[in-house]
Amino acid sequence: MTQHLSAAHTATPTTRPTGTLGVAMVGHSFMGAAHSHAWRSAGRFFDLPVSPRMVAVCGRDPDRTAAAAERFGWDSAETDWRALLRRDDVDLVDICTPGDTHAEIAVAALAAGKHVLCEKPLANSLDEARRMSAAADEARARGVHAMVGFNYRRVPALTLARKLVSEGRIGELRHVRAMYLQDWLSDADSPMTWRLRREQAGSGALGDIGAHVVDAAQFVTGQGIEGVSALTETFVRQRRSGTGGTEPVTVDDCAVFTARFSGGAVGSFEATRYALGRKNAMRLELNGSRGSLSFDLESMNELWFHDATEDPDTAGFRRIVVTEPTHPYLGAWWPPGHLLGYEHTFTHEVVDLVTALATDTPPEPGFGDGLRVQGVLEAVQHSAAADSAFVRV
Ligand code: SOE
Repeated sequence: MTQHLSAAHTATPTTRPTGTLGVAMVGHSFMGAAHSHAWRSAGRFFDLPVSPRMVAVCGRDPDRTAAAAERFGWDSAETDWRALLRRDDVDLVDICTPGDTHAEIAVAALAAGKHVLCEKPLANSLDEARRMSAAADEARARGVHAMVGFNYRRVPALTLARKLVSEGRIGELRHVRAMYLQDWLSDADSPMTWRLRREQAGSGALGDIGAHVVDAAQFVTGQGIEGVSALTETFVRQRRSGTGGTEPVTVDDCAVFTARFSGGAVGSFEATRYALGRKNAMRLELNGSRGSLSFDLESMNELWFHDATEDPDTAGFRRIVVTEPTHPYLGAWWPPGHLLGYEHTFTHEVVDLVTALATDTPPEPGFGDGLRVQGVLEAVQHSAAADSAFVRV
């Protein structure tokens, strides 16, 4: 079988990198592994204007951080993130730590003239997000830029959905139905984790996975969320701690909220880690006046599109396998139909970041986008705390 490889696999690189970008990463757990893969692979599959160099990884434990440097391909290991800011070979700090350290590291890095990539959610509070966004605005004038890691913006099926909405293919948007369903905490015997402590995580499912659907919904629709009405719940209030005792869970286990969008659409949102059987189901369905779109991260290469203007005899949701080289990013990977995975979204994020930095262009999503998401998270928490819209039957 003749495989029609994309141009990226046949032609020599059209542009050679001019110079390097020294990258240092803080944190080396799950997100650290995903970001390391992205920094390692970006220049091997995409023609980048500058070549990322993985100069240092930083973590608290010297032995584990040295092992992470070896395993993930970083040139050196540090145990104090402040040391990264003093290094001339570091141009960008990639923050892959729990949310309670995002603000301190990002603000200091920007002040030191280092670009920043910060994992989501931007911060643990609206105040922190405001400080980070202000620091990014000030740094931009010095040619120093910041991006927040809403990686699902780089799923080709979601960039196609955004394109179809912007072209009016589903008409006037009426419904946004967004949910992020996981089940890894549904077992009450699962031990305590930093994600369940407010002082470290800021919130629970709301900030961790709810942030993703808030950003994705705003990104795909091109509309902002103007107001919400919310419920949150913590199903398991005590969990086993490492010391043999138990510890209180101080964040939400789930958040459910309705929303109004700036263009008049109404939305329903859900974020939970108790949807038994759902492993990583970030789902988005849009209903407009001319059609609908539907996406599920567990089938991330597919977008379902219903064009209501078609002949009713044959109209219906059709499955688009979004792997053609005409879509963003795909020309650099495999022939059509050979599918992308979760890790590719981080590589796309790094490619867009490096490309933006090379032309002194503010990367997207910036800290201002992160701040807007944080505003929605804060409103959800206020609404849930007030029980304002909850009318007893
Ligand atoms: C939570 O389980 C989590 O790891 C999030 O923190 C990530 O942002 C998401 O991409 C996958 O799920």
